[in-house]
Amino acid sequence: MRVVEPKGVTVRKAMREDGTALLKAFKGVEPQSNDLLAIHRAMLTTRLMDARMMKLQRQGRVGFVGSSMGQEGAIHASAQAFGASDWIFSALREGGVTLQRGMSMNDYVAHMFGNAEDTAKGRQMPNHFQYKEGNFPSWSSVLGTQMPHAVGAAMAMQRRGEKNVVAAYTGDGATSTSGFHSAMNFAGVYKAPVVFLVIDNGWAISLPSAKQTAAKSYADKAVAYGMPGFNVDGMDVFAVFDAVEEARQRALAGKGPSLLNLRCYRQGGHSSSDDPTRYRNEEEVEYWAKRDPLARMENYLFKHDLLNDEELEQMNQSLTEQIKDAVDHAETVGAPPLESLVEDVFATPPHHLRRQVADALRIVAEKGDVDRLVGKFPL
Ligand SMILES: Cc1ncc(C[n+]2csc(CCOP(=O)(O)OP(=O)(O)O)c2C)c(N)n1
Ligand SMILES: [Mg+2]
Repeated sequence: MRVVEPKGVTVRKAMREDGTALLKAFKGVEPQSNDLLAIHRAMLTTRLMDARMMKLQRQGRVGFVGSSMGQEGAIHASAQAFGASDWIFSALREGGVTLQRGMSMNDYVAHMFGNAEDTAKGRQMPNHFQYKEGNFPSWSSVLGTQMPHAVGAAMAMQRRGEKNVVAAYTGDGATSTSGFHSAMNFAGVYKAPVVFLVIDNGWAISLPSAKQTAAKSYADKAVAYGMPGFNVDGMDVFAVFDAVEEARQRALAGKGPSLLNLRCYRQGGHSSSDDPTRYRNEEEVEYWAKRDPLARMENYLFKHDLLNDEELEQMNQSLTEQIKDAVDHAETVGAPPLESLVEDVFATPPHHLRRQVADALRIVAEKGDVDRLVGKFPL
């Protein structure tokens, strides 16, 4: 994981490292105080939700979690800079953006449980969110596949004359996929209204991001596709918001896509199935924990009288209670009905699928249903 950037690489920054003030040199667009508070709330919600989900996973009540800890600044400051009618194509760790865009905690937790209230009807792995009302399509674990989808959506908007922008999130590891290349190339050629956001969290499971590419920085990749590319300090919500705002305005003006590389750190393991102590050292984790984006944001808000200890404590408590209520509720819901397996693909499910459902129902009636979460869970 890179701590010092290679020669010639600049990283856009706006805040001092301790979060107390903005850098004098920063001349960009500042989020208004209501945006700052919305970003903070979203960051804290994700932090608390992830912690709770990880505990549930350890208890065997949720199958899989991919935590965003350490990345909340990059994720939520960037998402806040998009408009309500923009579209968000996410990767594994941007799920908290559904809540930021208005999804209920019940729906969020229902998806983590894959229960009958999950809008994906339990057909996805947990942590693969979708929120239709927030223009947030579901993503696929097959890395990079959301990128061409994002560009396709942007090209459709362009042809319809809609004044919206698409956010295409990806991890650093997924920049090595063919989906990334195809998406960047199409977007560059057609000047599609897309903002590509690489969340460079230092790792792709056990591969450090510095070894993922021979390019000096992920932002350099933009050159080959004829678009601007910037490295941004992803712990710095001001720098992130400003960079996205600039890229979004460029897209809206018909000037085409941009690539932003948001530098942050994956404080946890790759997922609930991973043990990062096998491939990275504690000093590195401590180094980045000291630069935690949430602490930095809170320092700024405190210093500028936008938040105080008491309000923060109240927020903590209220969010924790809301999460608890959503979990308590999710546990009463139960699994989606077996019949739902064949819904949503055909207007009328063909006879062979109906027969399979009938067989499954008969087997369950005769032998009982399988226990939840028995056996090994993949990645
Ligand atoms: C096409 C493809 N190749 C490999 C994998 C296995 N895999 C799952 S996550 C992951 C690393 C992803 O790293 P990155 O893109 O940096 O995202 P992060 O997990 O750090 O958020 C890999 C290699 C996969 N899911 N899909
Ligand atoms: Mg990564």
